[in-house]
Amino acid sequence: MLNLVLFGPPGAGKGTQADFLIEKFKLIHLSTGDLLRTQIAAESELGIEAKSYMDRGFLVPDSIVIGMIKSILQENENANGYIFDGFPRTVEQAKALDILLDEMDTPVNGMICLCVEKDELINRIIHRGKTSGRPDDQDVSIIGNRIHVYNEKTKPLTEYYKAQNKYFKIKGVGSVEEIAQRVIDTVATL
Ligand code: B4P
Repeated sequence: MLNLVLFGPPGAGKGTQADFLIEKFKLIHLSTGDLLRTQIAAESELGIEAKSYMDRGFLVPDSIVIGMIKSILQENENANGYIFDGFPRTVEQAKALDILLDEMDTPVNGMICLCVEKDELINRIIHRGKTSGRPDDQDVSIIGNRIHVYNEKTKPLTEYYKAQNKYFKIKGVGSVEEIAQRVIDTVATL
């Protein structure tokens, strides 16, 4: 199994690069953002709760997100591997992921961190907001809060993976294809 954590601030290009990795390595794509938006669209109880956090640019509680990941892993035990996109976002989530994968006798192979400056992140998200319909893409103060929450709660995870020699930093600026090649070259070394 090949298990990759695709990491970076909001707007770094995680979802974009995940598409290339799925194609190349035949992995299952697990985007917690997409999973939560599916629940919101279905107006499920989980979705209604998640929306109250997401629309303001805050993280959804760990218990909700970890529960979602757990059930998908249990449904796909024979996969080639997974791309975790936007998960984990807290140290608590990273510990839970290690436990879940340990039960499947497989580790996280690497964390691929896409590195992009704040101004570029805001420009990308505002641009996407013109068509995405996402409330969290359309207001600069909410986007600012997402970046703040990333720096406070999510960025410390780099230390968690550095301590395990699983941290790989990639320049996330350039054409989508150039960045994809950098990511693929790094993954090939794992
Ligand atoms: P996500 O859906 O993960 O949103 P995101 O961080 O903005 O990443 P996304 O994948 O959408 O953006 P990407 O970088 O691909 O999360 C949304 C919310 O859900 C969170 O704020 C939180 O509330 C909640 N949530 C999700 N997971 C959670 C968890 N684990 N725990 C708690 N809460 C959770 O792309 C951005 C844009 O850049 C795209 O429009 C793309 O076209 C563009 N782009 C990509 N590469 C580019 C390039 N090289 N050049 C120019 N533009 C580029």
